[in-house]
Formats: sequence, structure tokens, C-alpha cells
Amino acid sequence: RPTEPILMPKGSRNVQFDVPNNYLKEEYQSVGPILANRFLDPDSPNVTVKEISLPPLGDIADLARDENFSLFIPKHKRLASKLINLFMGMGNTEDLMSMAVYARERVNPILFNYSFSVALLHRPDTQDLEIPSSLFAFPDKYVDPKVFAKGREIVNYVPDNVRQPIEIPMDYTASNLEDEHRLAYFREDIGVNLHHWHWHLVYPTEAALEIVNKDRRGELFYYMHQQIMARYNFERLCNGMKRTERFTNFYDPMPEGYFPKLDNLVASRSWPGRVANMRWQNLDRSLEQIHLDIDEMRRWRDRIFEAIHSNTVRGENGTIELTEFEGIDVLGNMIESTLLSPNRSFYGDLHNMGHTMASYVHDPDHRHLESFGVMGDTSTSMRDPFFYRWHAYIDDIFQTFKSGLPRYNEQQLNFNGVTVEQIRLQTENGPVNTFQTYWQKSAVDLSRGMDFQPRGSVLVQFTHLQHRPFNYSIIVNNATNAVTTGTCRIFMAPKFDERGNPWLFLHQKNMFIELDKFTVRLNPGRNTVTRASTDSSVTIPFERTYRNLDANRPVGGDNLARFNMCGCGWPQNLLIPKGNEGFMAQLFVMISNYSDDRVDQDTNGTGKDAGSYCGIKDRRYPDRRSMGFPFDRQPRTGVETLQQFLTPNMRVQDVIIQFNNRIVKQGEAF
Ligand code: CUO
Repeated sequence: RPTEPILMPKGSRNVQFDVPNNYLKEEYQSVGPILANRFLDPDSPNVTVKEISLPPLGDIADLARDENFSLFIPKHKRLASKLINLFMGMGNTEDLMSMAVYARERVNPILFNYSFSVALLHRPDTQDLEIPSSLFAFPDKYVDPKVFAKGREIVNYVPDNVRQPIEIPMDYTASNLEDEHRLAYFREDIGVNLHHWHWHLVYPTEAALEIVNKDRRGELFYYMHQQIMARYNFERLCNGMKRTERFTNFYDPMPEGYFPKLDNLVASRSWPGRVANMRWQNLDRSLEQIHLDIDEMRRWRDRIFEAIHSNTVRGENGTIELTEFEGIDVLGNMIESTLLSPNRSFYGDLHNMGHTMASYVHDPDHRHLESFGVMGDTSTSMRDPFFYRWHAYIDDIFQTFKSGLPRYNEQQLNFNGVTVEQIRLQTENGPVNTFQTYWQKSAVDLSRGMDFQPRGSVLVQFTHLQHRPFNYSIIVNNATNAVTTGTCRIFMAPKFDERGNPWLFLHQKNMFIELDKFTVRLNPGRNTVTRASTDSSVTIPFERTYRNLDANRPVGGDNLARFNMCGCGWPQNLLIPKGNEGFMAQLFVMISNYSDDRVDQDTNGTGKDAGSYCGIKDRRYPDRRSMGFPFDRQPRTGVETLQQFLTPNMRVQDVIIQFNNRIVKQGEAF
């Protein structure tokens, strides 16, 4: 029976697997040969799956194939950890494939996909494989389900070469009666949700220690989610809204409702919606083995604050000090929480169970036999306005810790002899110091994730935010007599707060979104540093999210947008917030001393895309400074404004973000 091409060598298209008959599910074994004939595709290469003696699946198969799977539910994480271990333990890729094909028939498909992807990312012998994007495997988590009925119709009636893309409207989850709907373009962006899914795939909370224990992973949990919040708040200000309010009291109502309008094809159910003002309730769900009181969440929270305020953690084997540089990493693992938490039975599972509390708010004791809402899945949670209230709260806990740390003095911030003299932003074919944003239509082929015959492309077209490419041109003077090296750090924040007032640095520092970070070599005298927006250290290339279609040729064949590999990294199309008719922002550039930033390691042969938010695969985080530097701490005494914060190696340039309310087709110039 042809299976999804899960182990597909780079560049090849489809393969079919010749599977031992007893690998099929028991009920299909008697009709195995008939099925093999029925689905045989003479044009696809055949791969024979070796019959080996397989380790037992045990309780991994207990999660029914039509249940939903969540990385926030302890039981599900335990099962995933077991399955990852089985995949990691297979002696060679041939055995791994046998195990995978066998498990694919018996294990919950989302659990399977997650565990198998984690194993492929971490086995030394599968490093050259591309992992198909989660969008291919589970398109139902990302797009309006109307697509699937329409897709079925199209593949039945319209020949492949003349199929037109199915249009997903921009405004399908709510109307403008709901203020939060103004942010739907951000929350429901496919690239944003893929990034979040992939980040949590690269940084599992539960698996073998060597998989979980990555360099500064707790700190990166803090920083990547802090940046999500900064970016979301930036977008809110662009839309005339105030910053996200924290969800501080667990007994308070959740102010916003959300109706995701997504189907779950695995469970044959719709994702539950939530009306406004629902409240968390104690959870008592035997199926998922979750019995958790809100009071317990509060105890965890209070213990975490006590650790922060006393700088001391009650570890499983004695106390641990929260130090200036490593403390944030300990806290990240404690709050998320992960296997690396210093004491899980004491500090609990605050962040993950916050997702779970919110995701079961409609059926806390399972009386309606309902599964969790979108907050329960890392590939859908960023769609929900509550995600941001919860993460605003989580981030505030981290900021409480950061506020107590020693402040950077001028010497720590400065880079003697290096002065940033000018910043110029040049938008392609556009004005100076002005970003230009607009809507763009992109199409992807989702046929892989749809299980119906006859097959062929099912193109889906949707509209997303985009910006014109741009270059930074930065003049840096090196007054020393020697060549020196620096790290160029580029950030941006709104110039005014929601009332239109200039910021206190204290508040503005949390609004800075990282745009880029790279190493520069500075000759004595004046240097011009140039850098393209497409090289950003926070994004993955646009082509990894949506490949450009050629608007002058019929859609189809090689003229298709496709996700050619999944990847952690902010989507390039959302690098710049939407702006408005003339949104005023401040572009910040700092050249820090590389000798304080450098991490000595060989990064040859590693993908370096999106290192700022995702780290570098199998390497240390590529910057020795605390993540978020220089905005991660309270300002030194006497500093009230951004201008006062600046040392000569920093500079600020006022810029405008100009939004053009036009929709540009893929492949067309703006
Ligand atoms: Cu990424 Cu709450 O962790 O979602």
C-alpha cells in the first residue's frame, strides 16, 4: 500500500512502499494483496520495507487514532517521548523505516508525525532528509475546511492542468464587530503558525535528555516568546489598539471569544470555539489523566515568584542560585516546564497547563466528550487571542526576574572607538527610511494532506501581509588604528505609546523587535555596512513558506508554490509589522564588541537561517550575550529615554511604516 513518502531523499517526488503484509493493520491483512494492486502506481519508484522484529509499541497505541494530540498534555508527551526513543533506538535507517511504516499504521497520526519528525531531526544518519512541512501532513490545522470539500469537487471534475486555486478569504473567522479580528492577519498567518509548531518540534519538553538538553533552551523559550509578544504588541499599536493585557488572575473571565473555524480531519470533529468571558475551571478528565485545580496553578505561580524574589530555587537535590546569566535559563525550563526543570513536583507545569486550562474551558470534566481547543496545539494556539494574554503573563514573570538583575553600565554597552554615524534604510524602488507593506496573494498545493482519489494538485490561495524588500546602509567609524570586529544588532520599536506619548525607556525596551544580527569587520576609519532584508537572522527565506508563482504562466506543473521544507524561523513576509498610513517607528542599530559576543564553534555545514529565534542546529546559541541584549534589563540610573540610553556605538533613526491597502498577486511586482 503506498504510504505518504515519509523518508523521501532530497529532490525526489513520490515513492511507494512495498510493505510486509503483517505490518498492515490486522483488519486489512487478509486483503493486503488486493489493496496493493488497487493503489499500485507504475510511475513511482518502489521501496521495499524490510521485515524485522519490532519492539512492542506498548501503551503508545493507547492514544486512539482519532483522538487529538497535544504537546501540552503530560500523558501525550510521555507517549511521544516513548515513541521518539523507539525511533532513535533503531540501528540503521532501514530498520527505522520498518519501524516507522509499522507504527504509521497503528499510532495516532499526529503523535506519529511529531515523534518521527523529532527523531529525524536528531538522528545522525537522517540529517540529509527533508522533513515535509506540517502543512502538507495536516492542512486542516492551517486553513478553512471549506477548502477540502471544494478540493474534492475539483479533483473529480477539473483536469489537473486547468485547475484554478481555491480562494481563502481574508475575513473568514470573525467580523469587524470583534475588535480583536483586526489582528487576524497576524494570528492566523500560516507562516507564523508553522514557525511556532516547528520551534516546539526543535525544542521538545519531554524526550531523552540529550534531545531536550540544548544550549540555553530555557532562555530561548523566554526570548522567542518575548519576541512574539513584542511583535504582536507592535502590530496592535499599528491597528490603533493598546498592548495586550496580562491574564493575571486565574479566576477571571477570559475576555475574548474565539471561533477557529478549523476542522480536525484526524478526529473528524470541528475544533471547539469559545464564547467571550468563559472562566477556567478545575480540570478532571480521566481520558487524558488530567486532574488539576486552579489553586494548584496558583501555588506553582507563587513558588516561582518566591524563587525569583529570593534568587534561590529549591532544586530536587538542594538549592540552586538564580545567577545573572544562567538564571533565566533555569527559570525558562521551570516555567515552561521541561524535563530540565529543577524541581517539577514543586514548581509544576505552569505555562503548559495554562494552555491546557484554556483549551478545555468548554468541557473541563469531559462530560460532553469534547477535545481541546486551539490553545492546546502548538500548530494552532497562536490563532487564539488568549494565547497573547497568557504569554503576556508568562513574559511578565520573566521580566520580574530580569528587573532584579544588575543594570548594564556604559562600559558594558559601549565599544570603544566605534561610532555609528548614520543609518539609512532604502526600500527597493521606494523612498528612504520608509518601509512599505501591502497584501499579497500566495498559493500552495495542499493535495498531499488530502486523502482522496483521484489525486492531483489542490491549489489554495490566500492573502497575507508582505513588505517590499529593503537594505540597511549603516556608516560606522572605527577610530582605532586596527581592524576590529563587531556584532551589528538591529531592532525596531514604535516611536510613541498607545496614547501618542513618547515612551519611557523602561516600557519601550520591551517593545523592540529584533530585525537582524550579524558580524561586521570594521577597517580603521569610515565603513559602510550594507545588509539586505532577506538576510535577516530572525527569518527563514520567503521561498520556504510560499514560493513565488509566475503570474504570466498557467498555475500548475513547476509553476506552483510549495513548502519545500519545514523550518523554524519567523516568516519573512511578517518581518515588518503592518504599519498604517504613516506609522512612526524607531530603527535602532548597535555595534557591540565581538570579543564579548563571540561563541567559538565551527558552524560550517549548518543552516544558519533564523539563528536569533531558533538557535543553530546541534550547536551553541550563536551569541554569548544574554538574549535580547541590550534591551533585556532595566536601564542604568538616570536613563529615562531611549536617547539617554545610547552610547556612541548605538544610533536611532526615525522611520515610517507605510501600509498600502492593495492586494498584489503572487509573482506580480508591488
Ligand atoms: Cu510556544 Cu505557549 O509556548 O506556546
